[in-house]
Amino acid sequence: MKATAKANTNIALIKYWGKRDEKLFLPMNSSLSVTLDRFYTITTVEFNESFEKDIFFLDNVIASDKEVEKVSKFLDKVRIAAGVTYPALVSSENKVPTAAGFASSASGFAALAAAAAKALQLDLSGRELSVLARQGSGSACRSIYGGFVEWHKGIEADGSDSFANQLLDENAWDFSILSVLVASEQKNVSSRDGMRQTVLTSPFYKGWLDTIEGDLSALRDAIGDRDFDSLGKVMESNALKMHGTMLGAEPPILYWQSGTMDVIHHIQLLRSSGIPVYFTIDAGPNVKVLCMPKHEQIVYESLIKLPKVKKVFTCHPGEGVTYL
Ligand code: 2P0
Repeated sequence: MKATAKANTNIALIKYWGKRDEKLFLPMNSSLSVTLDRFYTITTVEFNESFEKDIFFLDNVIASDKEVEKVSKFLDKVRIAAGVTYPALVSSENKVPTAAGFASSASGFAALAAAAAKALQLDLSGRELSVLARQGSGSACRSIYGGFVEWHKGIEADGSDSFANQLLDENAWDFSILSVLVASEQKNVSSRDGMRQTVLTSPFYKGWLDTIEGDLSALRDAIGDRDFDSLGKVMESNALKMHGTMLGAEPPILYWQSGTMDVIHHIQLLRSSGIPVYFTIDAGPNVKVLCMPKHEQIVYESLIKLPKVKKVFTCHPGEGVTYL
């Protein structure tokens, strides 16, 4: 009863910000992302009734009690679905460096869900696997698939209709995603706490929810038409709106640093010089920049020269979960 799965991380173009159910990881709004090709987690799960308890190795080192508890809690869902109680040995190799400005929870829980379900021969559909991965970390449900992926928020209380599906595969439309690192320290408000604080206290949160369906529809059209400028405009405005909701929270949440503003201004400058290039920002100070592959080099070279930019990592759309 052993299986190994690999999952890539993803970047949201329409953001997930806020939960309607914290236990089941049910979002307040639907979201849309691109799975990336370069940063991933590979996880092996082995269930065995002779094991005494769950053991979790992260990059060949025994994980902390807190991390083991998170993994065990998640595996309990898989064990219940399979009708077994066997402990597991979990070994994860995480190739999503914090230093690259991406969170590893999406690839981490997508790989764990896939490997655990396969090890127990659950034979889940893509939709069922995404529902399972979602219960480890919301954004993980999108990493099940490659390319462009939409996570439908769903309306059921049990979360059975809150799942992701693929809109377009990773080979259908290539562009470049540059992760621009301006800070590598741990942020002081986790996204989990940040979203809770925003939902509970921000007067702008309702406005955020009111514009999501329009943004999703515009982005789906842009994807269907392979219209990069329309995609960029919706993506950028959606990210700025998300940060706007946080600024209205009590106490306010401001993830940006001065380097964040420098990159934003630089992107605006590049755009005014005729290069189609757009940005998005997650719950942190680093900036993700999208451009067409033919402009990748010039955009990279100009960003890396900015004094507050520490590193720039370039990715492209990537595949969904695979089994090794
Ligand atoms: C996203 N983020 O759509 C948004 C945009 C951050 C900003 O998903 O609490 O690690 O585990 O469900 O998925 C980060 O939050 O949060 C996130 P949990 P998750 O990518």
